Amino acid sequence: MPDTTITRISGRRVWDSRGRATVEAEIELACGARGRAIAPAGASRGAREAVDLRDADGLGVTVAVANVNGAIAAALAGMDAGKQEDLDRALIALDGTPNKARLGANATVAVSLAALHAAARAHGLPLFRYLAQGRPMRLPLPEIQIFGGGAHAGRRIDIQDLMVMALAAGSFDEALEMTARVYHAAGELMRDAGKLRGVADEGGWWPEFASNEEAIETLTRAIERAGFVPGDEVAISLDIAASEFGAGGRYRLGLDGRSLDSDGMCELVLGWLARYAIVSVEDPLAEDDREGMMRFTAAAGRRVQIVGDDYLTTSAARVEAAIADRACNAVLLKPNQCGTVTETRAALDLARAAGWGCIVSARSGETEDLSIVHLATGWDAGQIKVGSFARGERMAKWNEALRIEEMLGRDAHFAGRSALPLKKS
Ligand code: 2PG
Ligand code: MG
Repeated sequence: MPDTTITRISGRRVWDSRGRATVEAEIELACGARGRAIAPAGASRGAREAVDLRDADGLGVTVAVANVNGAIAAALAGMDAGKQEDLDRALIALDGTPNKARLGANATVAVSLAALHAAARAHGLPLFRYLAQGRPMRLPLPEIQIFGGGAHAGRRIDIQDLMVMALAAGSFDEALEMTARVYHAAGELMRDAGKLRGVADEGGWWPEFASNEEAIETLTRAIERAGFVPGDEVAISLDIAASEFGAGGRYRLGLDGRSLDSDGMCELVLGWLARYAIVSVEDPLAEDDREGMMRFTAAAGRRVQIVGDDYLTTSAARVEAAIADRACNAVLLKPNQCGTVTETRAALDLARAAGWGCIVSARSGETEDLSIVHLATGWDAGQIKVGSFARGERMAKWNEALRIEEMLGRDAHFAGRSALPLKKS
């Protein structure tokens, strides 16, 4: 057995895909193995997420990096990187707050993931294999953004992510090929309409639309133009990110010039579900609208995946409450929303036991870090969300999944549409 005792932990400032500072952690073990990970950063953040610790200027990460080099390094040195739960428990105890406000979730998540990478390296395994521990795993069904929106596109439209899921794909490789066709068809539609304005934060086409519904309608046409049957072959997935424009039971859709109450917002999204080939909807109501989420799930939860992102913030406690409430039927898992690998895994375990969909997700501010691809595959989560089909920080992750699929060879099973928590009709 390799000696996986932690001998050195260091942090440094690096930069993300929006040119903003973020935290990288590096860990070295007694056996000589090293691991490295970088914290991502969200733009549309849930109010109850763990704290992304910033300096007094609101941007810098000097304090978060100092926490890695100081308090965290001192507390974790000598611990065993092979015991992830113990390490994460030590981070939680050292922080001592309910939301990583002291150390910063950007510091803790980088360290937690770096330790995981180092331990896998020590065992000579790619991270996904180390995580699977011999259990069967599937390549995740990807949801891939075609148009950006919301906080990722200067609020040009209200809906944040207009994505596709290649349901007819037989492999991850094929899912990407199908998505590439839709992505380029969408770009051609925008070009032909004289509306091509580049891309939004995650690489999706800039949403130059007159209404939110026009965006969904254009996505449907892009699927058709690429030669696919909407729904059967390539389906639509939306992240409404309603907390960005709704609170206290009021929803203000800037582009449509409408102000709706919770019922009205439910009806609006249910209308879209009736008219378009949508199989998944994330945060259709705001994070403070528990009744709205429950009503929406009662109305649509049998035929559509309903994902809690801001609503659940990768919290096992909130997943548990939402299972009891029937307020969603899927969880978005973002390690930096809770701040450790172990807490992310706890949220996944509860959701999976309830028969929910599980989607491991990137953030809008990303880097070359590939951890989430390994978590999604090694944990057999079933689904992954990375952003669009452009920009290096997104493509690096899609391409890593292709390498994993190749490494698995004959054992490479693709989760496909079975990853959706839908009742068979
Ligand atoms: C989301 C993510 C990714 P952000 O809302 O699901 O699209 O956005 O990282 O800005 O929270
Ligand atoms: Mg979201």
